Amino acid sequence: MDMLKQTDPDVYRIIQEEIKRQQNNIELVASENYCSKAVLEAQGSVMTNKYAEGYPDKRWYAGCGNVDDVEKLAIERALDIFGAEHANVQPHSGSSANMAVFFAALSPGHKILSMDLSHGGHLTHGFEKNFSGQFYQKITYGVKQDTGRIDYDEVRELAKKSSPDLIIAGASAYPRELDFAKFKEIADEVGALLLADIAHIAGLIVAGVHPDPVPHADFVTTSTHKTLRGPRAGLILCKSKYASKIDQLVFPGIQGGPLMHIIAAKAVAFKEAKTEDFKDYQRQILKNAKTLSNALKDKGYTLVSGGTDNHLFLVDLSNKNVKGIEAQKILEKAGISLNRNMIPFDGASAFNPSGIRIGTPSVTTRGMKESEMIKIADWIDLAINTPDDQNLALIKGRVTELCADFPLYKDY
Ligand code: DSN
Repeated sequence: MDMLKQTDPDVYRIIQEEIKRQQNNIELVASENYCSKAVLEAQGSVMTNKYAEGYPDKRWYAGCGNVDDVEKLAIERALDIFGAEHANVQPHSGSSANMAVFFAALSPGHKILSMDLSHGGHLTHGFEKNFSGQFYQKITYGVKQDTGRIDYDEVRELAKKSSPDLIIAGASAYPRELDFAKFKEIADEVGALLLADIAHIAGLIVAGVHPDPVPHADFVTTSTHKTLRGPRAGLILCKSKYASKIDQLVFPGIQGGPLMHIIAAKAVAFKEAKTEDFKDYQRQILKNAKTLSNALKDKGYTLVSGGTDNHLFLVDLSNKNVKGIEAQKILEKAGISLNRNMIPFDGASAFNPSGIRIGTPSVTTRGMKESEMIKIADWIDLAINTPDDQNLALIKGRVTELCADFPLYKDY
């Protein structure tokens, strides 16, 4: 970054600080990850300079031969790793991907049946302040209070009662497997379309360690930077019969020129996702999530649904005399980043909920394994039980030492 250092020392300094933060902190935000240097290089490439409205071989501007090649590669690789019939690699984000699907599948006023936000759903699945809640009627399903798991009988009942046009199977804070085949069965029974939003679990699905929605769902959307470990962006997969509708809705429907540097980086990430290393990585994410969650459980922490099948889990702090936001702040001081989170049937507000969400994709990318998870559980517990500055500084020191053994982006 020599040029940046010379031209804009302010931005250079802030980026250096962020590299340090990422290096010296334990990252447990479940939706974050560290992409490879190859992905970073593609993102930072001259592909950013090119306007390419349209699709490969059907662009509006001249000079699109190279960007055509890279977009074709990204599509080909996306189809290969997911086994899908059609892929659109242009969505700028998971939200844009969902917007394109809604606009392709629904008309304003149509009904969506999706997971309640406070039970683990997502803003773009019908939250009233999001476009999805303003254009469409939302009916929500949740988890059962005693099991913390989705009750598919309840989903079926709600679907029969409300006749939704679209059912969404997907979550951002659900620690258990999603039964996409069951969702499809219910959608078929009531004549609804099925969207699987796999933003959190896309990497697990590619590696075959989570049930696959692609054979079942009409549409599959995902962001590409979570367990999939690519650039910050989105992706849509769908059955061929929806291909041209989806493509038209992405461009010119909701987006203009595609981000060709990001599409190049998606192509790189999809190639990485094809490797055996990537599969091992996803398996280790699960082992780490199990080890960390069990270690906290052994220390008296309450886990929503009692544990996890995937890359994340939710801790209900109600019995620990601390709320989510306070726990988040305490742990940040100790060098551990995660986010406050509502837990199902939370009596507290979304701003200061009763829980925290913990995920293992980032620490697993660094190479941390079960023994490190045990240490992290000890430090979380120590920090929450004794949150004075001296203790938090002591933990932060240990965190920094551990992180030094798992370096990130060495040459930066
Ligand atoms: N912000 C993401 C998450 O943390 O789950 C969802 O979009």
